[in-house]
Amino acid sequence: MSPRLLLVASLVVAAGACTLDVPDPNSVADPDLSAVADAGARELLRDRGARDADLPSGEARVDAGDVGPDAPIKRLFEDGFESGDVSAFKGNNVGTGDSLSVVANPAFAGSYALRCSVDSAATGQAMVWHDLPPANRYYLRLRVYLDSAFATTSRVNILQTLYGGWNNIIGFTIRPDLTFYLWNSAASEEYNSGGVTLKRATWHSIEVLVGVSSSAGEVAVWLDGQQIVDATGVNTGSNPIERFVTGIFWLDPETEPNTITIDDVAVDTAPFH
Ligand SMILES: [Ca+2]
Repeated sequence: MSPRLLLVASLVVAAGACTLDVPDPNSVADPDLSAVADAGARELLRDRGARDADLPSGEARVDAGDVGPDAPIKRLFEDGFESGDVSAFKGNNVGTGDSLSVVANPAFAGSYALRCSVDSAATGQAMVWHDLPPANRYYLRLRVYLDSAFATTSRVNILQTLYGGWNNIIGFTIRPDLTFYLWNSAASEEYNSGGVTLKRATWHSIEVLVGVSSSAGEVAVWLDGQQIVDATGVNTGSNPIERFVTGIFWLDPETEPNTITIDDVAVDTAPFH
């Protein structure tokens, strides 16, 4: 986006006449831009939401290089830890003796990924989190690498969507046999991988769709591009998705040492697969 167009977008928002309606191909509640603290996220929403026809005559909404079939897709949020830190996220939580560290090996893409390790002390967690424009439907994607020694006797959470701070909506949980399930907190039910397992010492792509509705909720998972979970018409509550967490957290028991590495974390209103 050119500096001139940034100015136009800023003036529209400042005037309170929010005509920057985010297009919503999936009937998602439009995000409230005023609630988006991150300036970069606001800009991406404006990029996606405004149409050339909405702008004054002679104004182009995007630079010429940003349009056309070969243009790169701008995601609402994405980070591959190439900054060498976790500054792209709003926050992180690390338990005593646990750690988050940006590492070169393994990395799914680029030079770095985020290693999340928990030790045998209680309160095990090593995770990053970020706030999203409140919306009823998001796709979340991450690359995950379970260490060769990864093991649990009960469960390990690696992804969660939340509202109102730390209230769960849908989370991704790994079982001892490396099958996995999505836990729906509103309905207290799971949607599992049906015997499909993750593999240790292998990069996986995990994409999760969460659609919030008390009667037409959706929960889907694509593992390495193949759809594994497809739940529709379920009750996922009525609270929009406002935050997500990824890493290792909410373990049971909290005293099992484990390490995973994550990379290419992304969230969008459009699918990745
Ligand atoms: Ca990376």
